[in-house]
Amino acid sequence: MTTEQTFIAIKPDGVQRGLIAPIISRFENRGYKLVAIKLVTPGKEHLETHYADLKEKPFFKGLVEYMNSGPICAMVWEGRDAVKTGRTLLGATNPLASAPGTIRGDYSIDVGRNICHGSDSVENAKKEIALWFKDGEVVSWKSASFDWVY
Ligand code: RTP
Repeated sequence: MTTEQTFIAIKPDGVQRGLIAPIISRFENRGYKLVAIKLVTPGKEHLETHYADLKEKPFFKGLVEYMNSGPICAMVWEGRDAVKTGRTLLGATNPLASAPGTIRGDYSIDVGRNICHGSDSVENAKKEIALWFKDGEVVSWKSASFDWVY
């Protein structure tokens, strides 16, 4: 288990439904540290790059349209095992398979409106953070609570 950074995005449906604060709370309450956050409408090309590995999937066009339908809250969270545990906090991709207590399991029903995104590996987290954030937008800071969380 290592200290990692992961890219977490609240998708347009999560922003429109007023779920930014509850989602941030889940990561803060668990003990993770927010090191970058912004509200963005990055455009179709950027979203196609983000989901490039899914470009052959039948749902790709609809996915990009959905992600392009409103502002996205882009964040970077830091802490021990942040990538894997971040995915656990989000729940399964299909909300119907997500356990209650996870973000998707508590707030969503449809796979095409599943509220949030989280990096699926440390390598992809690095790529996604570099795609969504410019140099200087990810802040290095010491959280006093870390002495109590760890
Ligand atoms: P994400 O990248 O958004 O965190 O999702 P994921 O890794 O859990 O799942 P992935 O397979 O990468 O799919 C990306 C997003 O595509 C949408 N999707 N729609 N209609 C469908 O069958 C379908 N399957 C996936 C979801 O919004 C999913 O999060």
